[in-house]
Parts: sequence; C-alpha cells; structure tokens
Amino acid sequence: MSRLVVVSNRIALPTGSKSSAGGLTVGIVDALKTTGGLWYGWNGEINEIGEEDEDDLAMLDHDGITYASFGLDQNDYDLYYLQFSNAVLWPAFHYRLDLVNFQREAWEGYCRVNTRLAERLLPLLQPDDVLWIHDYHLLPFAAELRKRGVTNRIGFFLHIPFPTPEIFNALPPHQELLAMMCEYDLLGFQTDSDRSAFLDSVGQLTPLVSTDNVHQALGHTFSTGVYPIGIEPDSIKQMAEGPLPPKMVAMKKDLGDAKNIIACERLDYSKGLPERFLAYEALLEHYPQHRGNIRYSQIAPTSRGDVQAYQDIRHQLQTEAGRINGNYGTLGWTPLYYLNQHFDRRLLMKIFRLTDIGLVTPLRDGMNLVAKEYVAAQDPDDPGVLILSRFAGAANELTAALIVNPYDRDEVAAALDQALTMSRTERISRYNDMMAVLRRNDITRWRTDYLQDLRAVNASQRSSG
Ligand code: GDG
Repeated sequence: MSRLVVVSNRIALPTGSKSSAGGLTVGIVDALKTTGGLWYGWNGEINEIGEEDEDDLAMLDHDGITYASFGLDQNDYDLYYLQFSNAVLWPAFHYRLDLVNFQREAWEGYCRVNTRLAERLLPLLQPDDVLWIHDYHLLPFAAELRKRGVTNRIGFFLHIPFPTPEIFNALPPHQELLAMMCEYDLLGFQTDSDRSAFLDSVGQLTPLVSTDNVHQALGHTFSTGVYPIGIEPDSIKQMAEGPLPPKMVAMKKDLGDAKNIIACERLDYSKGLPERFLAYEALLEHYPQHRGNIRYSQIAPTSRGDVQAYQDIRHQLQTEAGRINGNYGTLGWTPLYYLNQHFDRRLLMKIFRLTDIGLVTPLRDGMNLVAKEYVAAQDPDDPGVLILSRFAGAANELTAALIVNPYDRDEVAAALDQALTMSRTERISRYNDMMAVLRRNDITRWRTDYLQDLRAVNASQRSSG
C-alpha cells in the first residue's frame, strides 16, 4: 500500500509514553504505522528572526514514522495562527461572527504560510504518496500543492463544524476558501449537517452537480463523507481503573457523600462555560434540596491565551465563580471549584470515573471527545450520567445522554436535577447504549473508513479535475 503523509498544524512528536498522548494522536500514529508514513507539522515553537533557515525541517525517524517539523516566526504565528486561524476561522465556524476580527493582512499571512508549507513539503513527497491534511489552518494546502504540479490523492478532514452559508458568506474571502476546498479529492466532516452546510455554500456560489457523494464544481471533482471521530474506549477504561494516586484518595475522602459534577475542556468560548455556570446557579436557586450536597468542579486549562477573546472569557469565569461561591457557599461548603489548570491525562480519566455527572454543554462543537471519554471512563456497574449539548457533534451518536440546549439554563438545571436523582438501573441502561456506540464508532474506524474512501477516490474523478 502506498505511503501515508499526514499534515496538521500541530505535530505530536514521539514522547515514548503512549498513555500521555491524546486519542487523536494515537489514531494518526496508528494510521501512519500501518503503511509507513510521514507526519509534517508545526512543532509549536516560535523562532527568533534569523534563528532558523527558512527551509530547515527537523527530521526524526521513530517506530517506522518520519516526523518532519518546523517552527514559525513571530509574524507568521501572529497572522496565520493567532489572527486568521483563531480570530477569524475558529469563531466564524463556531457561529460567533461577533468575535471575528478580519484583517486583510492576516488573510494574506495565512495564504503565505500555507504556500510556504506546501513548498517545503514538496521535496519530501513520493509519486504515489496519499496525503491527509487536517483542519481549518490548512484549507488552502491542496490548492498550493496542485499549483506546483502535485497529482497525488489529497484528502482533508475538518475537525470543527462547518457553518451554514448565512454565516460562512460573511467571511470576506469565502469564495476563495470554497474554491480552495474544492481542490481536495475527499472532504471529510464530523456530521452530516457540516457536510450539507459546506455543499450549500458551494451551491450558492457556483453550479454544483452531485451524484451520491461525488460532486463537480468550479472545474473540480471531489467527494465528501461523514466520519465522526471516536476514542479508544478500552484504553480510556484502563486509565480510569486501577489504584488511585494518594492525592485522589484524599480527595475521595473529602467528598464524603456529596455528588460530584465534573466538566473539563480547553478554556474556549465555544464550550459554553459562562452559560454553564449560570445553569449551575439556577440549579442552586430552584432546587435548594441539593445545596450542601453537591460539588461542581470545572477544569479549564488556558488555551490560545494570546488571543483577546480568550483572555476576556478567562476573566469573566473568575468573576462568575467568585460570585456564585460568594452567594451560595457556606463556611463548610464550596459549591463550585474552578481550576484553570492542565491535568495529567491518566488522572483526568480517574477523576471522570469518580464523578456522578459529566456536564458537557458546548454552544457549538465539531464532535467533543470529552463527552465520549467521560462515558468510557465510567464504572459499568455504577456509571455516572452524561449531560450533553445538542450542539455538539457527539449528540448525534450519544443519544442516550441527557441532551440539553446549553442556552437554556433552566433546562440544564432540570437535567442536573434529573441526573442527581436518576436510578442506578437507568444509569446503567443509558451507559450500555452509549458504550455500544463508542465501541462501534471508535478511533480505528474513523481513520480506516476515511483512508479507505480516500484511497478509493477513483481515477476518473481525479483526472477530470
Ligand atoms: C477539536 C474540536 C473535536 C482537555 N483538558 C485537558 C485535556 N483535555 C483533552 C480532552 C480531549 C481533548 O483535550 C479535547 O478534545 P475535544 O474534542 O473535547 O475538543 P477540542 O480541543 O476543541 O477539539 C472538537 C476534536 O477537535 C477532534 O476532532 O472533537 O469538536 O473542537 O481529549 O480529554 N487533556 C489533559 N489535561 C487537561 O486538562 N491531559
């Protein structure tokens, strides 16, 4: 089988410890190992000007995979990463046009970095390599390679939602972005609504002819598909089980009979944290029987802290957590623990298992792996309850969760009350339904289905482009 080349904004360099790697990294590494492969991406570092030769790539061979990584200079980091990727595409694709800060200079920087990354990859490519490009940072990547004569199969997977045309068309370069996306052979989405939203946008821009999942537009032929990303349920179960580290033994004792609500995500406005804090406050206000008997722990490590909107939400949460604890706490009881910290992955899975409710209420999310991890970490004989936003891609699969509208604080409060009082029989039944889905649609299925379809993109589709 021909070699696989994966391109993603961030590369996960091998650390030697499989357990600390996230599920997505494991999925990509497994895919690369199957055929031998190359992983090309940013190492997360910012170079001083003149520190690195433009064409330098750090090469590393490990376990049958070649890692080719690079640093970005400050200007590229600002324009390509902070501004266009994370202050234009990320908010717009998560339906937050109010947070979009579009500047033409950032768009030009985004295109320029994509051009340069494509040029630097060229000498490493072999004629029959299959390329798999990941996420919104790299929408123009295939188009840049095609301009340089690359005829290999090139696929793309979008990890985040694709917005409806009303939102997408507000991006000044929306036509250019769509035209670039049409140069991929296969575009993979998390859900059918994302795929439809993309095709609706293309159809509004230009005549679109579709036969099943093969489409023709702007002189290109491309396929689309839906590949909901999964987890490794058994590996999560293993991490969650087993002896507790000493500090968790103390924590468990400290909890006593209190029921524990856990939430964990990167500190990001798409995850609905302020709305969730208010829903918890509504629970304390309208269901006073729970006061003193519950504890909500919110883990939210800082993410993209150089972007203004992320600094703003961090301050907002600090204020809200203080206000709620000030209003409802007592000398012996703190209702809300807000931890703006990163936790070790194994520890996190154990915390998930120890808690009674997983509260996952993003305002918009491509998939949401935390929801899936929370379920997989549970004790099958005494599982916790998942409360899940209907606006997470995962809600299409985890229909046995308590599905809520994250904008409706009273509905979320009612779901919290329902979860706090749910019988063990019902919890087990919901858990079994969700585990069956997680096992069927695991991370291996995600990558094998996608790559099988990419490798099968037929020759006539490709030559007509
Ligand atoms: C994007 C899309 C899509 C979180 N806090 C800590 C920690 N995490 C881990 C979780 C999980 C991962 O980070 C987050 O994945 P999500 O899927 O929940 O969300 P995004 O980061 O926004 O991911 C999303 C995903 O891509 C994959 O396609 O599902 O929709 O937005 O694995 O456990 N891990 C550790 N400490 C933390 O404090 N170790």
